Amino acid sequence: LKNNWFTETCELWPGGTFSIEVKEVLHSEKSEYQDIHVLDTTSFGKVLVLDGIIQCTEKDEFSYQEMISFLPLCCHKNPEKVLIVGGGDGGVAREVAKHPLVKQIVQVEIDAKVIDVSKKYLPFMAVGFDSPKLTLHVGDGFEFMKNHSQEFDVIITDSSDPVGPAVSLFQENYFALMKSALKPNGIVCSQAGTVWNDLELVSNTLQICKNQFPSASYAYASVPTYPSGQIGFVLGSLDKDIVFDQPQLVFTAEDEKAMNLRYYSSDIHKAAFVLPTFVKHRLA
Ligand code: AAT
Repeated sequence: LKNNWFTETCELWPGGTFSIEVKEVLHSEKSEYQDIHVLDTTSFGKVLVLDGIIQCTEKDEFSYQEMISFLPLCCHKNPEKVLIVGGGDGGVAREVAKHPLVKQIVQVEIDAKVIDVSKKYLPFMAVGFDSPKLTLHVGDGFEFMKNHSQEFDVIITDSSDPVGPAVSLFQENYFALMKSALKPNGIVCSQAGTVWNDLELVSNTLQICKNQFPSASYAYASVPTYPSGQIGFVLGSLDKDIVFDQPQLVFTAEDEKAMNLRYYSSDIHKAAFVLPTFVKHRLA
């Protein structure tokens, strides 16, 4: 923190970065897995920072949480049982619980301290933990996956970037484990970096997903407080005939309002898979 400005520097995005003006540092601790900070900021509300990397801000978290949840859920005909890996702030659980066909949510987050801190300072996201559909486990998503087979319709990996405890969640053996944890026609969706900073990572993660799943695709969303203002998702499906950009469940304007959707819509779903030319060529 320099003169009340927090700057997010990381080897993953060398040479340029984002800064945010801080009113107050609300919380600061070192957990078993990472440094945890909660900031109150002048323009982005409350902000969760792990190992110096912004995980979400009050102002724009809905974009990421809605997209990583509703893209895979709405690609699936009947997403009754959903697994969330990571997501310690509760925001993804909040979104998944809104889907009318979801009956059961299981979540595995590695760091109990992230959950505690979110409940205390970030109740607008941690409200997701109150869902009666949710069973929450504290543990490593990779290890958890080894002990589950043919159990889930959708697996959402809301993980931190591939430095620190989330490295294993970007590897091919993790995608193989997810594949065996899915029911027939199951779908996975993983946080997979940005096209501006990490096209190599996006390309590698998509390739890994393609190696394991008969169908795979990349979609992206605008999130101003993530590096380069954008973030993407790799989706994989066991259904070889899936058309990712055609939602199975289409929401009306009334549905969007009733579900308090602020970014995701059925039109945004279709548009999210339309990639800029340089990305389309790189991922071809
Ligand atoms: N909801 C948006 C914020 C995140 S949270 C990422 C979460 O993944 C963190 O709570 C972290 O503790 C958890 N995590 C990391 N590794 C593991 C693991 N191996 N098993 C289970 N949970 C894990 C994502 C922000 C993306 C940032 C983009 N720059």
